[in-house]
Amino acid sequence: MTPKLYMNEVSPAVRAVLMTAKALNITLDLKEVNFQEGEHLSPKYLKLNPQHTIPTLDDKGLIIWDSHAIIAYLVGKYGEHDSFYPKDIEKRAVVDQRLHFDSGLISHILKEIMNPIIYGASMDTSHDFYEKTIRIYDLVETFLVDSWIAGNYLSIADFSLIASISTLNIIIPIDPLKYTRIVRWLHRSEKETFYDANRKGLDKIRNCIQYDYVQVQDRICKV
Ligand SMILES: N[C@@H](CCC(=O)N[C@@H](CS)C(=O)NCC(=O)O)C(=O)O
Repeated sequence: MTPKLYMNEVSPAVRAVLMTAKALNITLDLKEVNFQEGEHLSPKYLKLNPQHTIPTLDDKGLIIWDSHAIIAYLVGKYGEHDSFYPKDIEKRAVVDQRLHFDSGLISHILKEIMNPIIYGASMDTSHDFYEKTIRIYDLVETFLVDSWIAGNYLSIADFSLIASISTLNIIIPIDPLKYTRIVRWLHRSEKETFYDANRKGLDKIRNCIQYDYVQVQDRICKV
C-alpha cells in the first residue's frame, strides 16, 4: 500500500518530504489538508496527529509526523542506498546537526511567517524576523564549505534546508554578494530533478506575499 502523506505544498516541511520522495523515486498518496476550513483541527486529524501539524505520514498504520523524522524514515525504509542519510556515524552526525538546526531554529521562524499565510491570522511584526533570518543566512553560508549542506554528497539535510531557505528567500531576499555559497547551492539544487517538488508550493507563497515581509500581515491567501 502506498504511504499516505497529509500535506499542503505551501508548507516548507511538506516540501522537504516531497523532495525526499522524488529523490528516492517513491510515490506517496497525497492527502491535502485544508487549513482554512480547520481540517487539521478535526477530530479525525487530531486522532492521527494530536499536534495538528503537516506533514504527517501514514505508512500502513505507522503514523509519523515532523518532516525531519519522516524523511529519515523514508530513506531507511525505501532508499536503495544510504547516501541521503549515511549509516556512517560521523557523516550521520553532521547531517543530524543540520537537521536539528532546521528543526530547532528555522522551523520556529517559518511557523510564525507561515501561520498568517495558511490561517489568514495577523502577523506579529514585533518579532525581529529580519535579524533572525540574516543570522540564519550567516550560519548556512558557513555550513556550505562543500557542494552540499553536509559535505560533498546530497543528503536529507539539503531537502530540509532547501525548502526552508528558499521560502525565507521570498520573504527576505538573499543578498547574492554576501551569500555566494547559498546562492550557488540553491542554483545547483534547482537543476536537480528533486527540486521540481519544491516549485509549486514556493510559487503559491510567492504569489501570496509582497516582497516587503511586513505586508504579509495585510494579506490573506487562499492556499
Ligand atoms: N517541525 C515541524 C513543523 C511542522 C509545522 O509546523 N507545520 C505547519 C505548516 S508549515 C503546521 O502544520 N501548522 C499548523 C499548526 O501547527 O496548527 C516539521 O518539520 O514537520
